[in-house]
Amino acid sequence: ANLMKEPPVITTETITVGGQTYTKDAFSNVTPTILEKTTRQLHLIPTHPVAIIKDLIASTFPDFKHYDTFSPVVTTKENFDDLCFAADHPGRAVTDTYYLNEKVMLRTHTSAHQLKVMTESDKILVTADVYRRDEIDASHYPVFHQMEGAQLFDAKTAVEDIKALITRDLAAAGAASKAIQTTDTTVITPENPKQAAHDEAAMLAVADHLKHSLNLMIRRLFSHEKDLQVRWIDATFPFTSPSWEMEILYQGKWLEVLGCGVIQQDILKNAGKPDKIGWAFGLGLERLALVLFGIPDIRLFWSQDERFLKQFEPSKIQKFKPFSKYPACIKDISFWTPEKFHENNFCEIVRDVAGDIVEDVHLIDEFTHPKTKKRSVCYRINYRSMDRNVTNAEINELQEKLREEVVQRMKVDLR
Ligand code: FA5
Ligand code: MG
Repeated sequence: ANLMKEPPVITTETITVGGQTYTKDAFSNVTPTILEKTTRQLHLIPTHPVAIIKDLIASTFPDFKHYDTFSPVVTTKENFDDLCFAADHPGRAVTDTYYLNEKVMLRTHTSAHQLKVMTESDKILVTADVYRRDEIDASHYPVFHQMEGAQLFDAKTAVEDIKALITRDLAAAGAASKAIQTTDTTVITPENPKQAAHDEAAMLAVADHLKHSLNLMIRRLFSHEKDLQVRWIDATFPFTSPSWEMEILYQGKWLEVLGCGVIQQDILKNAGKPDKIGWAFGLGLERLALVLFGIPDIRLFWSQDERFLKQFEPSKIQKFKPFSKYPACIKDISFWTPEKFHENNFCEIVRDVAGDIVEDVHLIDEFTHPKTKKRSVCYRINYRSMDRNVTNAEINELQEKLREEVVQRMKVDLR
């Protein structure tokens, strides 16, 4: 039985999700709208673009063990501590993460399962839904899907082993190995350093194999696109060093599609594999699907509209045929911010009140009063439904509700 299919229940004292009940405390900030998403499991619906991408990518890592049914409820130890996050890392904040209580949360990334699966295998993939309190726009959504990949090598023979693997791959890939240009101008520096525990040649070989594997994956996935532009940039993660991100030029902007790096040796020690060295990556499945299927807005993945769902077939890439865009309705809201104002808290309230009818939220104006030093902000909310016309009366009602909730929940003064 798939326990994630059970409807979640929130009472004043407890939260029940996936057949388990958790006691609430001062950290609890998951909302019913978010918890409902845990039942959707888009990556397990074979005709859904998220699952199609998942299968296509997995097929480029054929002998990797693939886990895709882990519960989204994890401990803070799994999501943060095991991955070397500092005690005061901003990702732990209640403004960024959905907590069931102080110790239990919705995973913010598939890396939460790294340690566990690396004890079981040297070549792993993990696909799952992940949850973040984030901004709202066409490429950000509070629930999305990631695929984690990791490969471990014997530290002593990594250099020769990897050389043989890359030679074999390039021969097998043939023309696919050259179709798309990938630009990499990154260099190892003290800002993005080699770990003290690592032999330099072994680390460089692992880094080479990592980028080679991901470049090849992208070339296979986009084999039909000649003009795709891909680049590597430096990045920072607590659980890898050195670290990088891959970006794809999409609609004139660089879109970040994945983060990766050489795994912190302490994690391999904790996984009982101190003599290995390895790489890991985490990629956003919706981000790749936006580019691959030409899906214009990340909210569409959650659409229950047949005009969306009926367009796709398992293991097939086909361009999304947009159905007519319904008109937008724009509303502004201005208020004096309280001392501890955080934009994500505001976005959360917007989402709670309006759900998927909100397309984006932008700060359009702010100023600080010269005498009182109070800060005033003005947010513009773009309301638009994916599958129907919204009426002005309906949006006015939502906006009124939003104004009330903002006052009540953030204790702000509206202007
Ligand atoms: C991570 O989550 C790391 N765990 C990735 C990683 C794994 C690094 C293993 C090193 C080793 P990041 O927060 O950058 O990194 O997210 C990874 C990807 O998820 C992004 O590149 C992007 O493609 C996608 N993503 C991030 N936030 C959102 C969002 N709000 N909506 C949709 N996709 C998102
Ligand atoms: Mg990132």
